[in-house]
Amino acid sequence: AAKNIKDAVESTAEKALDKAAELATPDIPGRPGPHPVPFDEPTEPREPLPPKGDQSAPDTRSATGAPSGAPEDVRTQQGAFLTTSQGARLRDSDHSLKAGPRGPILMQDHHFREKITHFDHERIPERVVHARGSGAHGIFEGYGTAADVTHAAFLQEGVTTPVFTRFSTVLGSRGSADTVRDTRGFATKFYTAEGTFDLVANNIPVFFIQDGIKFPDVIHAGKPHPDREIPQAQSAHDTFWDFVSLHTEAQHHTIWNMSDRGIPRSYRMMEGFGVHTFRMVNAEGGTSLVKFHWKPTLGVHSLTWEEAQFINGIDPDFHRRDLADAIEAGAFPEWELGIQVFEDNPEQEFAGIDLLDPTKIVPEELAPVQPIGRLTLNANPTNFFAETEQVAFHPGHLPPGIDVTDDPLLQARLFSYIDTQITRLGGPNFSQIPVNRPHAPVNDMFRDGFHQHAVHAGVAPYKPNSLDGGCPFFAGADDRAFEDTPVKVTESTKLRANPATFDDHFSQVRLFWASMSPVEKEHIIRAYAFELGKCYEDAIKARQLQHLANIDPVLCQEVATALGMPAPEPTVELTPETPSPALSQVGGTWPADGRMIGIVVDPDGDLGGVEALRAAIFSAGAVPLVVGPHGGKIGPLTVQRTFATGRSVEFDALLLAGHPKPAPDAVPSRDDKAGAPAGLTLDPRVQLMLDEMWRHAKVIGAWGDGVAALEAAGYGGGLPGVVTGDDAGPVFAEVQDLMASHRVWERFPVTVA
Ligand code: HDE
Repeated sequence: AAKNIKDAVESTAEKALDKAAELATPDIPGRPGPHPVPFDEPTEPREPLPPKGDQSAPDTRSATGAPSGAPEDVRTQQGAFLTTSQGARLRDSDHSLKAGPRGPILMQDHHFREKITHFDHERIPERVVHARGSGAHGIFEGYGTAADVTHAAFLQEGVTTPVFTRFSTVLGSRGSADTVRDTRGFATKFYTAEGTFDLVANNIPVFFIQDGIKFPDVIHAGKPHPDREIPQAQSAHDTFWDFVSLHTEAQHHTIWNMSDRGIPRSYRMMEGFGVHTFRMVNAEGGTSLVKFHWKPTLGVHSLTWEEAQFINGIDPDFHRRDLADAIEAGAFPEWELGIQVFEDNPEQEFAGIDLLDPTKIVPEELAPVQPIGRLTLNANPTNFFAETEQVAFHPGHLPPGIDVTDDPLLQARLFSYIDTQITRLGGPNFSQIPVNRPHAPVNDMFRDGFHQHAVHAGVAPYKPNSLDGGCPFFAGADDRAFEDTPVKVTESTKLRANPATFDDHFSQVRLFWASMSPVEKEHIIRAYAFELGKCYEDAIKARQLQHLANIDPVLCQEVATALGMPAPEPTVELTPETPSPALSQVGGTWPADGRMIGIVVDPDGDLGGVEALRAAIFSAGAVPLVVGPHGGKIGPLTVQRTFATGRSVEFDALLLAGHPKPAPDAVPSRDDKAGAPAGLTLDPRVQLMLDEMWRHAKVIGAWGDGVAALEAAGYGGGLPGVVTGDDAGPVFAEVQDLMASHRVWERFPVTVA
């Protein structure tokens, strides 16, 4: 038997060599040609597929100002021949060099070693926080309305600045799911003509801690347990609640996380907040204190907790996909940048609120947000790793006209970002990575180091020098230099302590609770009940219940009941707080563009009506998705989701198509239809979609005889958010109106007032 195998192997090898010799290219005589390829791969080099429309990223420039090359140039699949990293053309990259067909791999196989070595080092450390993210390029246009408070050039009227924005979750690893309950990062790099400005913001306006020295504590508590490394990307576990219940300044951020703000519907529908108070300086040198706000054009919307949990399994890339798809479809996400402006008084205080305390907001009703510019994200990254993964933000990247304050959290951040990036990006030269390159000319005297790409000319990288003609010079007062604002530092004693004004940890938690609508309060109760219900230690739950008692007795009682524990009495006086209506997501209306509308169709459905409906949905800026019993085509329609691949959580509204009106003498159709005629049952998966849409308070509807099918499913016209009619057109018009309020709020069960 062994001999037979040996013969077979030898004869196969011989055949392969014969074949290789037969294919040998005439220009290099005697060398074997490529192995015959059994698959249908192109045999002649040809141009790769062109990039998708509107996907080119804005050009970035090197530190020396030279163009880094358009994205085409960096697409290595561009050229005809595969090469080594040194540019030698390769004949084979599928077989290692061996001592005979069954022999060991030879040490001399340089290409094998370079290929595997490079692969072995493809991963870099993920961000210690905000590891899971997704980004886009865009443009920012200043309105000029901030001219009185800042001389920053990019905020002047009509000035446009290229930007890169990265959204993220905080706790999860790079591969974790998008729709977890967590704070979201919202970091924007403005490549201004006066140097890069990074607005490294979150979607929650307050933070867990008042002093950055505690950042490792709160993050260690929120990350998975160190022994078993579970749970991933969750705050619903003992260590998180242990920390926040022992650390009352975290209660304000925590209630935001437990509210619907912790589970955004889309990155496109999130507010952003600079959290800290910054300082702005105008042309006369006058200073103001400001807080930054991003306001999304599409409004602030959230998922329901059940939707979020389903999506984590069904489409863990939900937010990433949503952002990229919207941009590719031309539904460019937009935000207005706004500022709240405060007098720069010695106390750094406004209406009794300490502006240096990052656990406090200033209600918009007291200090309106003034719009100062518009952000439009209009291009997806060309390469995720190169751009989204390698982008490095820093709250200290500031242009002239914007400065920091002494907020102790901000001060700590000023140290942390560059420090972590030196490890993550492998050395101090990461500002030369294309996505991080400033668009303003760079002329620093930083030299050498890992991954140095610049070839610096000159002999005198020091100041003062005469050998390089004294260059570069310092910018004078008229040369738009960045100047640190000469703020008076309080005369005080060195100590490890907070100001007494930082001691109030509850009044704004009560303010937030008081600002919520009954539905939102209900969601908050359920979120606490879920999260604390996942904790094992009764002592932790009891401690957190005591804090809830100090926020609101109903909140405390409801959560205590859900936990099966006694509700404690408050230990402080519950002073009533004035609500801030701006904090609630319920009650307004917003454009419905970019929303997803599922249309359930079966093979003999009203295809003409569906086509007209699709056109109407597109022209409203929304996205129709045809849902059918099988893939492929239904008549002229391409099925985008089947009953097996589609799930309700993808849709903001779901419509059942009717059937063409039957001829008077027509025989009844079969009973396995999706939008089945009167009296016939729906496919159970369509029934499930409808039930979920109902539970999640989203619009459902039908036209023609689809109405009877909808009624048979339990959803007759007349119920809130159920739209029915004879024809698709009027049904859609009503659906559009309802979607403007985001959800059919009255469908949610509410037990609290
Ligand atoms: Fe961050 N934060 N942070 N943070 N942060 C990082 O920097 C840190 C804080 C925020 O998409 C890290 O490059 C400290 C507040 C965003 O690349 C790190 C403290 C706010 C991102 C870091 C805070 C943020 C980060 C990890 C307490 C909202 C993602 C990777 C003093 C205003 C940026 C990195 C991106 C990332 C430190 C608190 C926003 C470790 C020490 C408050 C959006 O340097």
